[in-house]
Amino acid sequence: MSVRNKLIILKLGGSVITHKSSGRKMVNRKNLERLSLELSRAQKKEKFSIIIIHGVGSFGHIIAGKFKLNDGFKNKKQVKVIPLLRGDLEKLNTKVIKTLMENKLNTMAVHPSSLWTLNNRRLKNANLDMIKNLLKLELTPVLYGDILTDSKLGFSILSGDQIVYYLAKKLNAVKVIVGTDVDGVFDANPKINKGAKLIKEINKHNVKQFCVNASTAVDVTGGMGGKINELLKLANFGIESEIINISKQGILEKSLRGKKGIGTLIVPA
Ligand code: IP8
Repeated sequence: MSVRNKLIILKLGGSVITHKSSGRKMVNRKNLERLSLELSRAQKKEKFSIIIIHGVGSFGHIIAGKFKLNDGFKNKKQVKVIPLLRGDLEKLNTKVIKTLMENKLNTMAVHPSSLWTLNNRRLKNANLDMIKNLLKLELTPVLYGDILTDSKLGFSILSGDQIVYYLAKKLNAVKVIVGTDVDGVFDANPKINKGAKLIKEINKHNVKQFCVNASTAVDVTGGMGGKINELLKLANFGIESEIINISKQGILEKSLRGKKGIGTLIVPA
């Protein structure tokens, strides 16, 4: 099986799979179980290979924000915190994998910090052999936003959104789905502004007119704005993506089964 055939890249947002805004390191079990079920149902009906990347929500953003871990090395206190943060991220990833496996999805954890390094916050020439091999074996790789060593900054944060961009581009994905807890991108923050309107399609020309930072919880990797940046870069390579609301029942399954226009499409200009 070629990995270029029907490869879907899926991001499960940290605000959906954890109780991100509570500030506590708690998995949103109900959402995770429902999403695993939707994934497994879609996979039974459609033939596709998939790479899952999950956000880290309250398991990562709070500590990363408090110690300014995305700014790179500033002091030794930060370095002491890194293994603690890593432990929390692995705990979350193990819980995600366990729930997916309980729903008969054959998955395998891929820990970005054990595999790759960054250069000034970006992945470059990252080795993808392991991921390609897993796909050939029909095992679903499950990655997550992580803290990596950085040749320029000492260390920095690799967001799940950058992983989405990198893998989709290098492996030529046919579909990119970014699951969040809002219906897509709005012209104002929908969590505080009732009149906010959903934008159906974004490209590099119309993006400037929108206010895109809808995250109300601590987010060190840029929230909705960060996502759109990565997805617009992907659109430059001709790869379309869609931001959808996976906190609503059935939306992920519909999207995996080919339905488009249920959120905000990020399209080539
Ligand atoms: O939740 C962030 O990944 P994201 C990773 O995908 C850390 O933005 C460690 C904060």
